Amino acid sequence: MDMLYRSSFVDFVPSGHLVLAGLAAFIVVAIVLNALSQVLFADPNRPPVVFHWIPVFGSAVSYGMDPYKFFEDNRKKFGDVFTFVLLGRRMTVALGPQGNDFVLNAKLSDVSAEDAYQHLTTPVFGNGVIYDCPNHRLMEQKKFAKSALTVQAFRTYVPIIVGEVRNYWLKSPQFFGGNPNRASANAHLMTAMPELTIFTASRTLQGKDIRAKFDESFADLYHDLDRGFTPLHFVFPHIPIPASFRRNAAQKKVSDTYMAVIRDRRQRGDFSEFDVINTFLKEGIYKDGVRMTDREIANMQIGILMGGQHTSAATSTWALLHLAADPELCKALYREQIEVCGEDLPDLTYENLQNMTLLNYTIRETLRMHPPLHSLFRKVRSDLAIEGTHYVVPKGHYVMAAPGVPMIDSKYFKDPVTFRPSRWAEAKNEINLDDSGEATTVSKGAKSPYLPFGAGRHRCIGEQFAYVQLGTILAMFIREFTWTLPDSSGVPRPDYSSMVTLPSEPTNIVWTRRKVGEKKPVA
Ligand code: X2N
Ligand code: HEM
Repeated sequence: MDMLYRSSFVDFVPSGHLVLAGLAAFIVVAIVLNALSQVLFADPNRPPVVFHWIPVFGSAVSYGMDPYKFFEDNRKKFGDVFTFVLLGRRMTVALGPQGNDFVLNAKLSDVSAEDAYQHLTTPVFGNGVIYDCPNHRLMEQKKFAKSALTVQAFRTYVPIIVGEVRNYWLKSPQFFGGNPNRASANAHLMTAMPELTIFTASRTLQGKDIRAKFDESFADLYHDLDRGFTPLHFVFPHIPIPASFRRNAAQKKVSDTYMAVIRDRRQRGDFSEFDVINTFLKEGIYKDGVRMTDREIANMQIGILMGGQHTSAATSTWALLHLAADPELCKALYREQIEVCGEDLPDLTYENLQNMTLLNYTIRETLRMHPPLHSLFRKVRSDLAIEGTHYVVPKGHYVMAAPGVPMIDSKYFKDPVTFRPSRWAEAKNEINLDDSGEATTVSKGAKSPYLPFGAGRHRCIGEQFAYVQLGTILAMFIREFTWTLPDSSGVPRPDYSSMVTLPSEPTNIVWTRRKVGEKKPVA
């Protein structure tokens, strides 16, 4: 007895640490049971589960470090459909065009985007909109927003963006820093492009009055919102850290500011600008007669600006980095500017942009290699059978699409890791865009290998605006500068640790003005 007792596990631990020892034993048992259950009790009616040692935590590290490697490794083991554990959630990935279709075109009664995103987005955007309302409300909110984003509006946006870019170059220390004769400098893109994006987006989508606030306190408040819009907050929405408290305070202040602007416009009876706020004020009445409140219109503005901000800033940064590594492409883009606009390069128009085929291919190619959103989620509402398999994804699990996977698959894109915008000019049979074979950026079917803007009922409404904004900004850079990567470093690797796929640091370029002195004054 004595011997047996002495040799027991507990006896090796100093007496005060029994609780810790108990905990350690519990964790060891949990790990062992978790591992055994995965190996021994694989349910044939469930998709295969990616093996993980730590219960709950699951595959967070390998997914979070490099989701594309994670998808590829597991696709080799399991095929297009498998489940992994991500910090307590069970995620079933469905890869390939079929998988995109399965997730993005799933029935509303089967899956829900709001159940997947709400806990992340609602504290940032506020109540009553986007994922904090029933899906039929979101559908109408998107329709209201979309009705602002017309060709007529875009015609007014292009010169506004041109003006904002010039003004930004002149003032920003990344560019002329107040000295319009500066000929060359090193610019940090992950500083400059988010700034340029928020100034141009707020000015066009939300009007002069909102834009003016970004020269003051608004930028800091949006910064606080950004720091509450992270994968950490996706996993732990209310994690009690300063970033969460600041996010909550900023949401209220930003929302109140939009409400004040709305009241002011009403008082002045001034709805003249083609912006999204005015469209909501004019059209924000749901089919059932319910009118959107000022608070909801305000919160909608936060959602739209936040969404457009991260995606677009990441895309322009990636595009400029790829251009820095490809002087031949830059030359061709400069020639295109002259061909489309004329030798003296008058200010850009929306019509000009539509004729810049290579520029638009460059954006399309950037989004192929660097779609900002690598994972799209839905929560399963009722048991979901996966066609062509015996798998059922049960209610409470998540399904996940990774539209970026086919975009870098050699099955669909020849030499997929090479940045080559001209590929888009080539035969359609090489790039199977969608079921109809349409070579359009607006592909409706989800069975397409190219879906940077998603598909189905949750598809992006911002695509055309993004092309106008990105096209104008990139064309301005091409006209004004040539640029390279510093020290002939390569294009940076992706960093997957924030909400959108960003380039890892350094994200600098060294720019040189074209024909210094011959240019018209920038201001
Ligand atoms: C701890 C690495 O980093 O091991 F914004 F009006 C506004 C998209 C939600 C993506 C969530 C998880 C990453 C864990 C890494 C609007 C324009 C939208 C559309 C694990 C160790 C919002 C969450 C990203 C999980 C990746 C999409 C956006 N157009 N914007 N371990 O929402 O559209 C909007 C729509 C989401 C995610 C993740 C980890 C309308 C680690 C290390 C660490 N993800 N992520 N938008 N991970 N690690 C948007 C739809 C909606
Ligand atoms: C939805 C990508 C810019 C507003 C989406 C989705 C994707 C996407 C993949 C689908 C999300 C899902 O299915 O879960 C992009 C990319 C952009 C971009 C790559 C830029 C390069 C914008 C801009 C706006 C915007 C500029 C606003 C003007 C929205 C909205 C939705 C959406 C409102 C609908 C969300 C839903 O219905 O659930 N976007 N987006 N996006 N995006 Fe974008």
